Amino acid sequence: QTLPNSSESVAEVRIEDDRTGLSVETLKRAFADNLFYIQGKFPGIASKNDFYMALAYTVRDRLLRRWLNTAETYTRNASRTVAYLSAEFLMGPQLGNNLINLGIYDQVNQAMKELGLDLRDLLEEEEEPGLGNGGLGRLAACYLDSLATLEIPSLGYGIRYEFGIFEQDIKDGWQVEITDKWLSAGNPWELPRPEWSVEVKLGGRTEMRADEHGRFKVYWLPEKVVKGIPYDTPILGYKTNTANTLRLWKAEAVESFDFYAFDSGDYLGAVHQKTVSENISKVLYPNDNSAQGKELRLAQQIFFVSCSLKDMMRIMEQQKVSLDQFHEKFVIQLNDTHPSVAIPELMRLLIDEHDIPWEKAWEITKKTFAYTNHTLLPEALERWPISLFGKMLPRHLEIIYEINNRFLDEVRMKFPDDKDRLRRMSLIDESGERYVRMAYLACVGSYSINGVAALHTELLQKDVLHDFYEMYPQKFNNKTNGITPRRFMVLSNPRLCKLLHSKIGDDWVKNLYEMKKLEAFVDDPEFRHQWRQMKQEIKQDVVDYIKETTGINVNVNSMFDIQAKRFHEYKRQHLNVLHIITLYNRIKANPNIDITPRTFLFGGKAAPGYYMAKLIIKLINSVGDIVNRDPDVRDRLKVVFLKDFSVKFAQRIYPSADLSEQISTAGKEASGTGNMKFALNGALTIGTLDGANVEILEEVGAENFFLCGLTTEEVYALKAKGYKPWEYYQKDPELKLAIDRIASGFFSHGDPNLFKPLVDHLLGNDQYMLMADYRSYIDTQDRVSEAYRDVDRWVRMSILNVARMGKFSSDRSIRDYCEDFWKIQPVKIELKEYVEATA
Ligand code: NBX
Repeated sequence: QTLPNSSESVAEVRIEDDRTGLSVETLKRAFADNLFYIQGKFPGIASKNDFYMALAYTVRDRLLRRWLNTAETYTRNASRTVAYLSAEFLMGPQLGNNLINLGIYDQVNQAMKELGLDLRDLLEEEEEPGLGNGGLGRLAACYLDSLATLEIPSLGYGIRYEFGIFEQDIKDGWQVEITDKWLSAGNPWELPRPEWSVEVKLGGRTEMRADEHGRFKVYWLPEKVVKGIPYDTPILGYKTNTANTLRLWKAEAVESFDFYAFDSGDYLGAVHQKTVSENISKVLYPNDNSAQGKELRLAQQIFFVSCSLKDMMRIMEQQKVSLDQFHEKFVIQLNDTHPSVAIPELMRLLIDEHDIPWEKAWEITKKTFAYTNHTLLPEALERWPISLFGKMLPRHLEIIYEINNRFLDEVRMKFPDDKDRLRRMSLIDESGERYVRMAYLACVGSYSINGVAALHTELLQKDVLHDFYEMYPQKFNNKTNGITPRRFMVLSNPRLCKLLHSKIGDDWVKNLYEMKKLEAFVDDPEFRHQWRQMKQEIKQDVVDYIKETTGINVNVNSMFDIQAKRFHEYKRQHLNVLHIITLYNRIKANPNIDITPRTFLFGGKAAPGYYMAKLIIKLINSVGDIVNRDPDVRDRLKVVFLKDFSVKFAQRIYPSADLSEQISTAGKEASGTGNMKFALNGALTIGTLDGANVEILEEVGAENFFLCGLTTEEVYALKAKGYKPWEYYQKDPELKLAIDRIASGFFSHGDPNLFKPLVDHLLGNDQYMLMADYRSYIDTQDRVSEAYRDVDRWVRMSILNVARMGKFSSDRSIRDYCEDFWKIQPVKIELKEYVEATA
């Protein structure tokens, strides 16, 4: 397959060398070579990490050829490019995904086997880059996979955090955070590019001065300058030659600070400056769906945004594209408002550093940016106090004021004599302490504004961004989220893939709508039997894993009922707990009651400063301690908290689910993407009409989805009329008993104080309306239990869920972005032997 015959040229012989060849023999030789020359080890003394590194480098070599060919083609064609700006990229482990996308998983598996190694062990060894919190960061990673697979020229730009999302441990039922030292064993996937470093200014003041032609100009005299160094990771598409780039910036001190130390003798002062600079890319802020308003966070934002914009300008210069064409060369997608300071930064670069007049610069800027909103929660909408913002970014604040003045003129023109509207829409919130409203800045500076699911976009237009919708209706559009079937099916669920392969082939990997073909087999008893068999095997693996890691015995025949996502009150993990307690109470009242055995699995992290979320984790573990040990339960219920949920872990757990919990308060979850990952792997969903659940229900059919809870309209109406959670508690004996058991200290060794804040909250104002949704949730869960007993019916529903997930591929999302407003075409990459041959 790969060895050339003697009549071929030298160049062709070289391409089948140990760095590019894909045969088992070549892979084995390359692996041994890398172990020796890169790790400096021989097999007898090599650690598992050495073997992992040797394999990673072997795979990286094969990526490089595609990567350089891609870069060369883009450079030669000066291709229009998407720049995806995101403070988070939750990439997950790279090795397995690259093997899948290169199409060499089986060969490498064989090669390792022949060397006496187990590929699965090596895959386990990888320390994942957890450079994100949850959905938003993982979405960015899925989009990079789809962009490369669809052969779209693109660059991901972000921050190379030294510490990603913290590692979670559980001590006495409480979450404990441990720093994530993901780089300590080295990262074989990245290449530093110090020659493309850039400098970023911070602080100081501005000054008007005449330039050399006597024209007055604004000069920014910064207090501090930091250096950004790019680290590049190749992003290979699935079975294409396209390998795009993820470029992450690391902050370092600029040289001059070191020199200063020698001049003045203030050695320690200079070293201190160095630490202050390096702090910028030190740690990921671990909050999801809440803004922190910290100075360092703003520094992170301007840091990576400014580095990225200057990098784009460098690329344009290299490709000889004029800066007037910025919006034609690049479309910049803003992943929420975290990078929205890019709008005044691009204005500043064009005006102050490239002498382009305001009007022209503003035209370019408005045609460059597109903004994705990911949340309606008020506490997550970023606003920066003017004092803090002006101190760090004095020039940007001036530019924002000018954008605002011109924008408010526009509003006045369109809506004359509407003072209140001007106050509401101003980019500066002046109701108390003054703030810059970043979402509004993003709306004014972008040509497109999108939500991430149909319902979410509708609510944006009706509610959070209503004034902006009235001002610019043509900017608004929906782009329902998606997930990559490569990572969340091909890589994570080989058993299901094998079964699919035998019936419908593999076309679905690149076109998920092809899954529809499965429907033809839904009434085939033999196929249904295989389906069930497969699920059992997957569950058995997880049973073994749980036994090994927690010591808990789980019944493989019980329903795996899983809620895996960040902990947040709006996601209502505690509603799930109320169901567990209700079932437990039914058993205590009648130990011989006939109930469907269930295993409740939870995974997810709470923001370290979010007390209520951490208390919910403690509650789950406390309820588990009682339920799992009570002899009356007779193993019919098990509660397991799986600590340190991560991408790696997610891949293990999604395939095992029977039931997926998607029970946020209607109107609160922008989209959700875990809901899609579970359903694609054959779980049924119990969920509210929220986010993308609405569209999942629409696709799979109401008869294959367990719907519960209030609708968004009902939530709003109930709030408006005066919501009284206490009344639901009083009227529903099962609810009352569940709450009373928590309140009495039954799950806390008799201590009624431990969970008091939680109980008080639920009976007091119950912001997320658990009391109102309890009865509907419990009744729906009872229907779930009944359905699970009818194996044939359950398997049928499971198959139909998988068959109807076509819409939720991130390939579909990315195609929509491309066609709708990115206006970018695929660029085919030809694999040449050596890039140098074409230079
Ligand atoms: O973005 C999530 C939403 O909650 C999900 O509904 C949605 O599916 C997903 C992708 O669109 N948002 C999210 O993950 N936000 C954050 O992680 C976040 C992080 C920092 C911050 C605000 C939000 N300051």
